[in-house]
Amino acid sequence: MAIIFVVIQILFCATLAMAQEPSARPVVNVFYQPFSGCNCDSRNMPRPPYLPWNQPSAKRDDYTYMPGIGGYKVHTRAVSWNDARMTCEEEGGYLAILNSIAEANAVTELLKKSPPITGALHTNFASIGFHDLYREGQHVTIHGQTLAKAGFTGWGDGQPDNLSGNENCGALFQSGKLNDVACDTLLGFICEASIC
Ligand SMILES: [Ca+2]
Ligand SMILES: [Ca+2]
Repeated sequence: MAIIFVVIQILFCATLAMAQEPSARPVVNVFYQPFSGCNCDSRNMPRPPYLPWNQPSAKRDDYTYMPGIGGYKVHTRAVSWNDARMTCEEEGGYLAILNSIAEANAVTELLKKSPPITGALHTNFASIGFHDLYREGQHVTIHGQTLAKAGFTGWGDGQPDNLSGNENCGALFQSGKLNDVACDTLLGFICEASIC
């Protein structure tokens, strides 16, 4: 009986010790990024504090900034949609989200003026930040809003067509209209940087 009591005590103490280890902290802390300073997106809208969006950063020489609209960079080396998304994140921005007709027009003009896109299967459109990867036909931005809520739903003629049942990522035609494309299609892409 005494042995059983000692074993129970040891197990109890070991459990307490493990609970105090850093590794026992909730995993969710890994994903939480507190914000400081400027806390808005390109339309000065408050951000939910639980989303790991990137902070607005200092202006970059390689981005074009348009007052009241945003800062953008057209990448002319073609990559897949997900590689484009990660590249934008790595440089402190995000794959562009169009929140108005004015923004769509401004980004389209930038796309038209950009140097030729290299290695792209198509050069008349570039990847931007929306998809219907969660549910076919339900297109949302990479920040989770429907296109209607985000503020721009100007699809190209006959789009979205989900061609071959395989077009789940978003792109912008040089005409200023939206297209759905296969996510592994190599395309140029447009990053956006938050400004306040
Ligand atoms: Ca689709
Ligand atoms: Ca399409």
